Amino acid sequence: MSQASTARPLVTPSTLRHDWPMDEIEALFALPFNELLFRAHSVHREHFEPNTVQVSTLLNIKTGGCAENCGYCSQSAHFDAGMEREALLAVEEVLDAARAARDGGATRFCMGAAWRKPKQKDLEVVIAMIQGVKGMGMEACVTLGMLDDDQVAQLREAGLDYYNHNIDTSPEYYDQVVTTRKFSDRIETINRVSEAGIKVCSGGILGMGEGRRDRAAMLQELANLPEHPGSVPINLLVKVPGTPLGDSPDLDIFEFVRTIAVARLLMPASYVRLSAGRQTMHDEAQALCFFAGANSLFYGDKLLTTENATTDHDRQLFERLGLQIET
Ligand code: SAM
Ligand code: DTB
Ligand code: SF4
Repeated sequence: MSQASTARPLVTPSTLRHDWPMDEIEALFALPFNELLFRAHSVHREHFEPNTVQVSTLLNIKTGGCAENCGYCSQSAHFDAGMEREALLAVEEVLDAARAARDGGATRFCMGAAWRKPKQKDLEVVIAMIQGVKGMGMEACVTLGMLDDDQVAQLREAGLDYYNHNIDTSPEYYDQVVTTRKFSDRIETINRVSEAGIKVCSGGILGMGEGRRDRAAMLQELANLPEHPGSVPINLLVKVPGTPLGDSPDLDIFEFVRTIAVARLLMPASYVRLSAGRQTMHDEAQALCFFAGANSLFYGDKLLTTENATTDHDRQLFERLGLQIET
C-alpha cells in the first residue's frame, strides 16, 4: 500500500463530534502525559498514516503596515518591530517562489498578506496568483484578513483550496492580544469561507501568556464549529522584539505537546500543523509532536517575516524519524 494513498482521512465527517464541553477538554489536558499521548497517537492512527507529514510552503506576498494591532505580529503598523513595508509582490515573482516550493516537495503553497481586509484591486492580483499556483498542480492557500461574501465568492471561483484565518486564542483572552477586531469577527469570516465550500485552515498561537483554560477554550471553539477546519495550525509564539508580546515568558514545551495531542483528539480527521516556533524547538520536542498527532508543517527556510527551521535540517529530521512527505 502506498504511503500517499492512505494519508487522507479515512472517516466521514458524520463520525466527528462538535459538542465538546469544556470539562471534557480540560480533563484531557489534565491526563498524565503518557496517557494523553497514547490516546492521541491511537486516534491519529485510526485516521491517518502515522509516518507521513503534509508540507506547505509559506510566502509573505505583502509585508508590514497592517492596520490591526495583533500583539504578536511584526507587521502591525501600531508598533515598531523594524519591519520595512513592502507593496504587494508581482504575480511572476510569487509564481517563481511557488515553482521552487513545488520542486522542493511542497504540495500546498500558502500566501500571506498583512491586511485587515483586502481591497478589490489587490484581490484581483491575488486571484491571478492562486490560478498560477493551481496551474502548477499544487493546492493554494491564502491568508488575507477579513472577507465579505463577495470576496469569498471571488476566491471560490478562482479555485482556492484553503483559507487561513486563525482564531489565535480563547474568546476570553482575545482582547489581551488584539483590540482592533473582535473574536466574533474572526468566526464570521471562517463561517463565510466554510459555507462557500472553501476549506478552512484555522488554529492559534501558544505562549502568549494565556492559561491552560484559554488553550482548551481555543480548541473547543475550533472543534465545535459546524465543520472542523481541514487544517489546524498550532503556532508557538515567535517572540518578535518591539511587539507587545515580544517578552512573553516561555511556555513549557510539554504543554505545547499536550495541546497538539488534545487538538488531535478533538479533531481526529483534521491535519494538525506544527507551525511557527520550530526553529527554536529541539528535535526531540518535534518528534513528540509528531507522535501526539501533528502531521503537517511549514517547509521552507522562512515563515512570513521570521526564520523557519531550515529545509536541510528538516530533511535530516524526516530521515532520522522515518517520516515521508505526503505526495
Ligand atoms: N493578516 C492576516 C491575518 O491576520 O489573518 C494574515 C497574516 S497573519 C501574519 C497570519 C497568522 O500568523 C496570524 O493569525 C498568527 O496566528 C500567525 N502569526 C503571526 N505572527 C506570529 C508570531 N510572531 N508567532 C506565531 N504566529 C504568528
Ligand atoms: C499560521 O498559522 N502560521 C503561519 C501561517 N499560518 C500564515 C504564519 C506564522 C508567522 C510567524 C511569524 C512571522 O514569520 O512573521
Ligand atoms: Fe495584520 Fe495579520 Fe499581523 Fe494581525 S496578524 S497585524 S492582521 S498581518
